[in-house]
Amino acid sequence: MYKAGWILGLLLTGALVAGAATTMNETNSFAYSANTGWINLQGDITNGMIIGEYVCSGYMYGANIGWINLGSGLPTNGIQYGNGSADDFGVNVEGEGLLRGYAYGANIGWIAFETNGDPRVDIRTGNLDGYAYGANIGWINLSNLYAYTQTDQINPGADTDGDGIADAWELSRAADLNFFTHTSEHDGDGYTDYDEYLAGTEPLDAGSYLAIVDSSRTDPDLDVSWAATNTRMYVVEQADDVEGSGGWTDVGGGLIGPTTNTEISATISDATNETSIIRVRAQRPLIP
Ligand SMILES: [Ca+2]
Ligand SMILES: [Ca+2]
Ligand SMILES: [Ca+2]
Repeated sequence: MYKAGWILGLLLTGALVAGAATTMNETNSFAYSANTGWINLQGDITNGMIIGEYVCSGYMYGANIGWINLGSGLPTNGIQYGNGSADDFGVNVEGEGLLRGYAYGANIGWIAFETNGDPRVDIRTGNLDGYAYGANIGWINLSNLYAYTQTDQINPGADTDGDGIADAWELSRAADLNFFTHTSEHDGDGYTDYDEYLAGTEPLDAGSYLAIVDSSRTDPDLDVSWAATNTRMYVVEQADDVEGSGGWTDVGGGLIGPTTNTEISATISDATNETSIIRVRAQRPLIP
């Protein structure tokens, strides 16, 4: 059983990005299935699970069930797996870290990542939670009383045209990779497409951009509100001038979010910098 799984693993791994190692944490990498025992999400490290911003890839491994393929990392449309055919399957990463789609083990068949089990990754901590389900093996628990699984990084995905923007993000909003560039600005809201990519806002919607919508100070508190998205965290930063020539520093609120609300209102204790310039910076989740 082990051998058959391993051969499949080697064959399919040939389609993966060469040398892509698992993103999973060395210690917190064991899921549990009551029927088949522990399942190692790190695999053998070289072929272990990779969690990306759009898709998962790599393999999970169970001593009793062999390798479980999470997808090639190369979805047919360049964005996410269609899961409508055997050559375009895998587990997608959606919204605030929902894991949805199908994995496959040669010895155990399809494993569903769907809404009932609600498997997901917390994009702030990297911790996985929820369940995947296989008709032949039952539930796979991604965290339990004794162990949990965690990713150290979230892989931004391929950038084949080298413009600093992940191809999946480009192709989900344009017909090809030429439309967006590192300096282009399509919707005229004053933020380049690259900046909107980093901020998690929409580059073809002039009403979507990262901006402070309200702020006030009642010493020692600073109240700040800004437009938010569920795929980003935020840091409220201060500087002595608008160019930030002396550098930007955290006002003191730390990492804020993510939230499913469209706006964040934060109250930050700040007694010392009454004349400083304030900005909100978007932080992408666990990007290496
Ligand atoms: Ca690109
Ligand atoms: Ca723009
Ligand atoms: Ca925009």
